[in-house]
Amino acid sequence: MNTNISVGDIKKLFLGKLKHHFGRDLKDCTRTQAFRSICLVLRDIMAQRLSEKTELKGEERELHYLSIEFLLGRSLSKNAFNLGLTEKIKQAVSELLASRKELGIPEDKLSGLSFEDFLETEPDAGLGNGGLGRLAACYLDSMTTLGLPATGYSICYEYGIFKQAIIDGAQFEMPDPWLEVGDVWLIPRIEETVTVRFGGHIEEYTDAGVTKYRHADSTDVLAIPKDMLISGYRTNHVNKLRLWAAQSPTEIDMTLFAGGKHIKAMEQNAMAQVITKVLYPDDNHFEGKLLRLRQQYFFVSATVQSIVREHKQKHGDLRNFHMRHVIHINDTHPTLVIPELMRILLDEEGMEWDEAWTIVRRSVAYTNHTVMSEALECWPQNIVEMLLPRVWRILCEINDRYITALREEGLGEYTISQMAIIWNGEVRMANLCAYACFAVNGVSALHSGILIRDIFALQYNREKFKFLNVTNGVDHRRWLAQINPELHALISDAIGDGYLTRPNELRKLASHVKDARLLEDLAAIKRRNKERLAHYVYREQGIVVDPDSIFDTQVKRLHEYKRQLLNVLRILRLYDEIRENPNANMTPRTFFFGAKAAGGYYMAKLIIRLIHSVAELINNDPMASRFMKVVFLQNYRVSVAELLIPASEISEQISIAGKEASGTGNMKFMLNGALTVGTLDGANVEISEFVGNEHIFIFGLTAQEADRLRREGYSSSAIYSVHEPLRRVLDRISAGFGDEVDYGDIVRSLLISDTYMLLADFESYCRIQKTAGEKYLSPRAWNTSSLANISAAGAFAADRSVAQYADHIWNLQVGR
Ligand code: 26Q
Repeated sequence: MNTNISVGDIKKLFLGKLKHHFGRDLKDCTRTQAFRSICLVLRDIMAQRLSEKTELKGEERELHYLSIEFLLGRSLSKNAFNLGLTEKIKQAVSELLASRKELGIPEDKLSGLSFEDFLETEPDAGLGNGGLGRLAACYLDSMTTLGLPATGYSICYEYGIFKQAIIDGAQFEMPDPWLEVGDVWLIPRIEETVTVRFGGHIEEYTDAGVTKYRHADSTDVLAIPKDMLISGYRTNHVNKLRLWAAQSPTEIDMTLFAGGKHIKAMEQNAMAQVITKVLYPDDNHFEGKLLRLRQQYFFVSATVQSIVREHKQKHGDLRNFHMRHVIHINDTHPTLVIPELMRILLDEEGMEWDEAWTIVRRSVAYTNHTVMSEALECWPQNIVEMLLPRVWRILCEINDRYITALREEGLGEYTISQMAIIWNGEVRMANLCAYACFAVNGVSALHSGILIRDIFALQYNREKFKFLNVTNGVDHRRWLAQINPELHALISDAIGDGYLTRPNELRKLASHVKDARLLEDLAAIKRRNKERLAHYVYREQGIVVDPDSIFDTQVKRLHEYKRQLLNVLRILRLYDEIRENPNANMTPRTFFFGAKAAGGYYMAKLIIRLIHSVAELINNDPMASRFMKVVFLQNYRVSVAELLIPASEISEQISIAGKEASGTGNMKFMLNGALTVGTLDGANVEISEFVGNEHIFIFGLTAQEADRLRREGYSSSAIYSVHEPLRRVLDRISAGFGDEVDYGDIVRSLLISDTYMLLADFESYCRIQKTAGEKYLSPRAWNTSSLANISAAGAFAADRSVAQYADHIWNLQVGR
């Protein structure tokens, strides 16, 4: 790729951008201007290729991937890597820097303009909370690399996931105005603006004997597409991510004022502004907020309108819609695409119900990402009815026809009540998806099994064929080659770089397990990555960490089911043990935590506070701090993960079995040679099968055992009363840490209900951690397992997942 672009070309293009966009040259540009200019050079290359693609193709089935989150992180290094230009850009930047020196620019003005500085200038595009949003970003990369004709659709949030500040150990949420610099990747397509209608009421009328509907008195919002171009690795194929921004139509539609309707005009203005203002920071938790429903319908309606508009331009009428398009809905958040597409086919295209319904059903596929009941979307019917009057009627009709069909099939009333889409004044999005979509999949083998045995069991009984599993995968080019370049070089030396496009080739590393030299190199690379992280932690938080200690990491959203608290409990037990026996032979450990808590999630915030109290206690205890240190990394995000994961040796994946649908962090750590301490939950099950039991530390109840224990009666307080070390730990938390924070609620929740069964798994967790520590004493054994993990990680590449979606669900040909 791009062999035809030289370092000289890049320099010329760069200087051109600087001049034409900012009226500056090398002498007087700022770092941000220079950063933007490099990005624009790459953007132009991609735009050129996108336009060539449209001219060449146009006859195939297209994929539309709808997700309310895309957690992209940074794009400059990604695009440079994918376009094969990293080295040339580095070279160009360093030559330009040298020529600045020659221009006689003083030293102090020269700083901050290296390639590394540019990379650091870019803010993370934090348009997501965690796993679900990051998965969508990894999949976009793979779809493009595999040459699929795909478009992502989401919301152009003005503010992404909040920035986390920690003050006196407590989390504070600060705004993240990422667009100030991050907008450099966005191309506004004003000419493709569409209108989305809310509220008002529906008027029925007859036209030549046919009943028709008119949406009267609506509040209208303009949806403006901002396209981000998506590059793939070693391919000319380019896709786009379309982010919708809301704008009020009132500034341009003065007729409302003229007609005396200025209050309506004002309302419209206020409502429009707010729709795409901010990402909801809830992860795995549903709250029926009106603004959230507005966001969902806004991006879904705009997306369907834009797909339909383009389809009509290309193909004329909509009867072959399902032949040309697959609409994939990432969890239930874009479910309204189903009634919205119905609305357009019925009301705007004049189709009959049955024909429209057949087209919709053949077009839409759904991935479920959670079995947590509090995350299932059930919208109060009154807010749906008020905000989306026409969509509401269509939902009612879908539900009525569905229930009639279920009765005809002879199902009982109770069963029907469970399967209904609208019930008890609520609209159940997951039931609508399970009924309407032609494919439904879970995200790990365990999770997909739970779906068909549990939450979708009844639907599964009717249409077994449409339930599938596609185990998650991660963009292994980003999460290995880009973030861990030394490891990439080591692997390439051993087995070549074919693994970049054929991730299964990582398996070839297995034949090197006895290569002592390679194992030592592997350890040396880990060591340097640990030093790099240590520098970062010192620079950012003023904390000194010892690169000779074991780096033991738990990073993910803060949620009770993920059990960061279990990690805290074992740390406190270890603290007691060290104080009792200060001469024990153990390798020191550094415990890293990184986690954001949803602003309104009381327990999650209290656990963050507790981690800080425990860190304070341990890090300031002269006896204990020789062996352990607790570090809470502030504002954990994609770019921090990129530093932390290559430096970690132990990956904590300790959710209560049956609750983590898959996990994807587990895969990223494994790719970088960390050993997993984990439960048999989500994809950990498959990871342990692939890597082999001797290379992973599995502990705790299985999903089945946890279910049975819950059914038969689980008593955490019984464990508390017989387990002396555990009792000491919990009593210490109850007593507090002398910092005036009361952790009574945490201990009470553990003793009264312990919903996520921390106490049940505590002993087994402590024991496996001991085993892990002992293994670390033998570098040879540890490094062998580390290599075994990297070698098995190819199975968890997003390329594999996306190829399975293409084959089994989307019916698209992979183009490479
Ligand atoms: C819903 C309604 C209102 C507001 C917010 C939400 C909401 C937002 C985000 C609900 C759920 C999410 C995110 C869920 C999520 O990240 N799930 C994770 O998906 C990963 C990718 O499949 C899995 O690996 C994780 O196991 C799963 O927890």
